[in-house]
Amino acid sequence: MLNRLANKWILITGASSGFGAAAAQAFGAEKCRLLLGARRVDRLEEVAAQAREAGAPAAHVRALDVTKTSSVDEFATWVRAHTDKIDVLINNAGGALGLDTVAQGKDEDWETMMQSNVLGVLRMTRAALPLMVTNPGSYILNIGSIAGHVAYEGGAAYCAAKAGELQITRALRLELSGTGVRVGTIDPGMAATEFSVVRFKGDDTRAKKVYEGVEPLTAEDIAETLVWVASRPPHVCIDELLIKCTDQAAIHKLHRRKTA
Ligand code: NDP
Ligand code: 8X3
Repeated sequence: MLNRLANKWILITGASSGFGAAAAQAFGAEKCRLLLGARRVDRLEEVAAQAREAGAPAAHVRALDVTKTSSVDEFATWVRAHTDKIDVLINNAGGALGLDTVAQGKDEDWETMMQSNVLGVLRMTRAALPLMVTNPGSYILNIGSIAGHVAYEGGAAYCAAKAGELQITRALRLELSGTGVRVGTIDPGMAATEFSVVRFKGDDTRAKKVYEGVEPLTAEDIAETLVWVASRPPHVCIDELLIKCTDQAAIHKLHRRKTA
């Protein structure tokens, strides 16, 4: 079968774990060249080595903190030293902090969520666009969430952040009309990654309870979806894709099996 992705340059933010790390493997297996960023460079090095083993002809890593404009701009300068074009930008870095009600919420958690999930997407996209608008058929893929569509208690700031990501995606799609640059959002429901451990600040027991008795999505499910979306021909743009595990009929309607 025709491999439309071979040798394409794929930039993934938040590639040190979860969806980003799995996407690096999946695009590597499609013979893509990878530019990987996150704050934990040791983890990125491991991901890059595995991606090369999977088939990536190149996998470069660099520290990236999407909450800081200087870090994003330095990252973009480093990208330009490797390539003058980006084929796929995956704005994946982000996550939730805490599950507090608004009454109990903490400024630092709210600010971090807005910085990474919202401003991080804006910053990284602004920095990458010069390498994309000259490359019709390139694709900006933002990782949103079911939380951007449906609110839940304790999720006010995270839901607001992902709703923000959805509207950024929609605005960009309009702004880039006519350039040939595609823009889309992949919005997963519950997926077993480090997401809940980060949300609950290292409390593994609480994190595990989120997935108790449920078969959640895996990072590989999302990576496979990203590869499928990115490999559509240039005239096809997957705009918005909501993807949930079968056990999650709705955000509050989870089918949980009894566990021993
Ligand atoms: P993980 O916690 O496993 O991965 C999050 C990734 O984001 C890590 O690589 C982390 O790297 C990176 N990251 C976080 N903050 C920053 C930052 N400031 N700068 C650069 N990188 C950063 O969780 P997921 O893989 O699940 O999360 C990926 C995305 O998917 C997030 O945007 C999340 O909101 C979203 N999502 C997750 C769902 C789930 O249920 N798992 C469902 C729907 C959406 P490092 O710490 O090394 O910087
Ligand atoms: C992560 C999924 O439902 O925990 O975005 O918000 S949820």
